[in-house]
Amino acid sequence: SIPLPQRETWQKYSAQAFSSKEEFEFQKETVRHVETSLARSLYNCDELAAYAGASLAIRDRLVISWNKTQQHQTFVDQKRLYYLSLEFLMGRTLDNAMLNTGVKSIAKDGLGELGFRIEDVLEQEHDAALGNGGLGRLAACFLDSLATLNYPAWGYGLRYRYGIFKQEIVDGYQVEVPDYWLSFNPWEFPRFDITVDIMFYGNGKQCTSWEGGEIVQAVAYDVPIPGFGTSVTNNLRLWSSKAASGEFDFQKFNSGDYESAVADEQRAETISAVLYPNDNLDRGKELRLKQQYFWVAASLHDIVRRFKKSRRPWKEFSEQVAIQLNDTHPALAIVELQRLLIDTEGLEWDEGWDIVTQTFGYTNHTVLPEALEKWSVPLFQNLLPRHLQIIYDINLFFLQSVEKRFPKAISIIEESTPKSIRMAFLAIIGSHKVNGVAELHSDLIQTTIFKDFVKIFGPDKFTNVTNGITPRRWLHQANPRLSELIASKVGGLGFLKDLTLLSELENYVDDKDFKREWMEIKYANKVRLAKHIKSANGVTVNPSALFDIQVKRMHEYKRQQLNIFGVIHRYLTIKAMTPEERKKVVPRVSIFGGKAAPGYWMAKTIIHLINCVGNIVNKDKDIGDLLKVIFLEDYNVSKAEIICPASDISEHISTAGTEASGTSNMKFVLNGGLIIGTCDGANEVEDLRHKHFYGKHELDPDLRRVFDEIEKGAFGPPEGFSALINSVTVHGDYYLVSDDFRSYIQTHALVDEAYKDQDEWAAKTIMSVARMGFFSSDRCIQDYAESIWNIEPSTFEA
Ligand code: OX2
Repeated sequence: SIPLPQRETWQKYSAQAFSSKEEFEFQKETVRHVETSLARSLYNCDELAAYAGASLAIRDRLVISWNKTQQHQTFVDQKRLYYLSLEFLMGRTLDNAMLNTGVKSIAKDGLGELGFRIEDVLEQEHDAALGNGGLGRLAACFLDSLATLNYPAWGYGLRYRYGIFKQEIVDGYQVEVPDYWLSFNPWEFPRFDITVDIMFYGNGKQCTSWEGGEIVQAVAYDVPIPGFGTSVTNNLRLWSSKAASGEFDFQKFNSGDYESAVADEQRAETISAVLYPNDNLDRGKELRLKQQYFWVAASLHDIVRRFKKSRRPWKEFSEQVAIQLNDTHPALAIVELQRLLIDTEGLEWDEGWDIVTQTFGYTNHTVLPEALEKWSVPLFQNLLPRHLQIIYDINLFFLQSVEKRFPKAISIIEESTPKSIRMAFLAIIGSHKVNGVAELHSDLIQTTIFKDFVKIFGPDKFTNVTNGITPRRWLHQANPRLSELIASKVGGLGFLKDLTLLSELENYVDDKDFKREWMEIKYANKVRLAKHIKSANGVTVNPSALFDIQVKRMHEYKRQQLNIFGVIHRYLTIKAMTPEERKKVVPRVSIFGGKAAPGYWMAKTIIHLINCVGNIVNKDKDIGDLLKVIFLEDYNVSKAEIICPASDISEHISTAGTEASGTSNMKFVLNGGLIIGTCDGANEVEDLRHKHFYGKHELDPDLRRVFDEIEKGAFGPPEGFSALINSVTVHGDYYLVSDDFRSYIQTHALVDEAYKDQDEWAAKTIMSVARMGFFSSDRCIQDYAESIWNIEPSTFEA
């Protein structure tokens, strides 16, 4: 830091906290950045340069509050939350940054006068897509709420060079294209001075030591996270891997061994190179374990270093630090902290373990067996020998403490060949609280996969924190007109910070003018999506038709196949109608979107079927506007911001008991859409599967007709779809598509009927929005803060 005598000079020139919004010279700053930071001029400033200039202008303001927030938090030294997530699905930043700092209208007018439409400028930004789906987007919503509620909190993640792949549809098939998103990213700050050396492999045979491994360097990149209507700006720290400094390149270069010098460097950089594109699926790959340890070790080193600066005794660690594990991906943090405490800091095992268990909380996001992480013991032994010893000790002490009451079923080590480490069990044993993400899901984990642990630790260790979404991005930013209309009735924009104020809308369900405006806005949002569909798919859709949307990762358990089978049924039904009967049909646009994991063959088959059906239906003159089938390419956060405001209904039809929570359901309802959802009764599922197994299930005749059409080749060569049909008819219908088909069709018939009464429909959607208050991620974060983290809001003010 600057020596005391010079500080006065320094402070004289130090950037002031936010000049008021009105004084923000947006245009001057933008033009200055275009000319000096980008070395462009008014003769060659295109939309991308305007985006860059505007971003840098806004960023300057953000950075000042960010620095001050961090200085304040260091000075006050209150308890902080650290949110460890391998995924942060942030989407775009500029629009959000302008809204959160309250300068959007200044920027809009300013850009207009400079010759740009703000919408076109915002379109230039590449999504930060460091996540797969709901789990990663939840982490992003949490960061927004943590900052908005002034909580002192940091996110820790990996700075993937490639985010989730871009999806292209070629001849109806998904093709993956790498997502290199870092060519211009004004929102990250490399901290080349903040590095941590991370060790792998080596020798951990002697107890209490670990030596002689391979070292990779972690470099910090920081991203400012502004809160809405507050000057608190938190930090998201992402780690990037690089070859450890020094010796290697010189020695190898000097001896002429260029290739292996470069190979070492590349091996190191590979660790943070790419996000694993699997949603709800664990593949147990060594590189993934390397990513996990690399990120967890760097983050813990950072957290411990910050704690040690305060010179407090170790027993105060968990009074200063709360760490939340976003699923089991960071569960190694439990082992790493214990290792640091006993091997490096010299604490006794029990002393260390108390600190560890008081520090961590674990959130479970799934009960799907294929998603529960396990690591092969031999693989783990090789990569992290000392950590394996510690896991064995944790397990031993745990099993001893429960006195043989629960044999093998609760051991962290599964007696498979080879043996494997159950990360969820490690996470439970090493945390003081375990939570599920919705009421039903939390009950389910306590009565099924974790029931023995509830008996051992007692029910208080297990709790529910229902997921939520940030109304800033998912209403105010995505649907500004609806946000303004709501504001006009509920006393201003305050509802964006207290979503329960939406309940005031219940008073307007019979208000004619309000309803008209409400429906007009929905229509305008459908027009916007129709335009996108026209330009992306080349298909004209009628914005007055009922928009039926299912967008989410492609997965058999999410049952996009049930949806497309239903669409085919609808198509066949319309085809069989007389012209008179067709006049009564409610026109519909069935919209799908979502990525399939590159290795998930069945999910890719479903995408192909949807596109093939669209090809036939959309060209069929008999059908016209009565049915259109659209697959939207490359579903991501910025597309969701256009899609969610445009639904009449959206589909959330996973097999009962499989979807932990879902969060897009909340986005659709908050934007005035109704939803079709599975009535969750996880108990019946096993009975139904049993019936399939013993051939006691008869296929619904309408579903049979759908399969017959596919098998006749009505949508293209049928061989391509036989596995999909066989999964239902031959292989036991694990996802119960045939069981739910009838009631699914009936529900859609109810939807059609309901849609005919537009006045009633408007009332239903208004009532639904009015009751969405609970589903704000602010409520969710407050729950975590009070019941798990025990943290208080910061007192920082600019
Ligand atoms: C998802 C769950 O599938 C989804 O139901 C939930 O809403 C979301 O997490 C946020 O809690 N990977 N993704 C999820 O779980 C896992 C594992």
